[in-house]
Amino acid sequence: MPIIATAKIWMDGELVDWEQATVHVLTHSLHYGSGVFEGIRAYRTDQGPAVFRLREHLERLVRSARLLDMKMPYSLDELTDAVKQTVRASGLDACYIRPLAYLGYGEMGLNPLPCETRVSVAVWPWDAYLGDHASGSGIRLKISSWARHDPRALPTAAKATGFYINSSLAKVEAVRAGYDEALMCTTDGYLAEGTGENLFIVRDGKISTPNSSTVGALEGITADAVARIASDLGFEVCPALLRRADLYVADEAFLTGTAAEVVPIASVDDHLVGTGERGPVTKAIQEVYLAAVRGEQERYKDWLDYVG
Ligand code: PPE
Repeated sequence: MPIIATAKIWMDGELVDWEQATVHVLTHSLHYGSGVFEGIRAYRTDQGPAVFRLREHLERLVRSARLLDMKMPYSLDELTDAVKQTVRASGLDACYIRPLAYLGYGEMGLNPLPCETRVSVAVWPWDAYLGDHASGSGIRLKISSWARHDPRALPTAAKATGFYINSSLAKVEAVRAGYDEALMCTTDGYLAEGTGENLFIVRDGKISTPNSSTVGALEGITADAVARIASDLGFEVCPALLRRADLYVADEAFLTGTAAEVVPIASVDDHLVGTGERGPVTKAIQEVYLAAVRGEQERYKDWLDYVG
């Protein structure tokens, strides 16, 4: 997906022109993957652009930094303001928002402690993450031969730049083999997550999802919203240890993520999931989610932060 440039990027306290938002080649995080980031969406609403669960995303950014022992030079309020300023400056009604905290130029070597943290916020328009038809027809998923990185090797609750090599390897393998997305399992073979999404399975009207901290998956903010929506719709949602075969015999399955939103899984390793079409539970949850993010659901209004 090519990036479409917007007017300004927020860098270390000020809005700079898109072309000026550059770093030195000896930037620490470029060498060691020592950055943390967020992916957030702002949606078009009747009252202008609204950011979905902005506070939770920025709290996770701060938590990710803590897990990597990075100093965060801005408060949550300052980060909130930075995001809103950048969205406003873009003039866009809806966009993807990418805050990034990274270790800058000045020190090299694996000890990050002497490094200064730099922070940026960029926004750009980003449409359907898994293809135009994904939300209706569903995606073809492949179980990756790459295991998900282990929580004993990395603090997997952090959304850290370097960790995404694991996701990229899995994505390349899946795309080269003709699939839309990959799902990674733990080294013990339990289903963990997609390269940029959490997983849900529906069977006999019950919804289950891998327990993030056990399997080393990201604690998804979309997954949290979906669990709340599902329970408000009367479904039971349980964290579970799931195996590959649980996907093969599921009635329905779907992925959730900020970029992907709620996407049905049509097949896994060429086995159809259920009928291979978007199932009724997935559809019901997807409809409420897509209405909630646009401010069309009174009960979830708290999830939106209007840019003004
Ligand atoms: N797991 C992973 C590995 C992940 O990267 C994401 C978000 C999720 C789960 C879902 O988390 P949440 O967005 O809080 O519901 N992936 C982001 C990055 C996408 C990218 O390609 O970059 C996203 O969706 O913004």
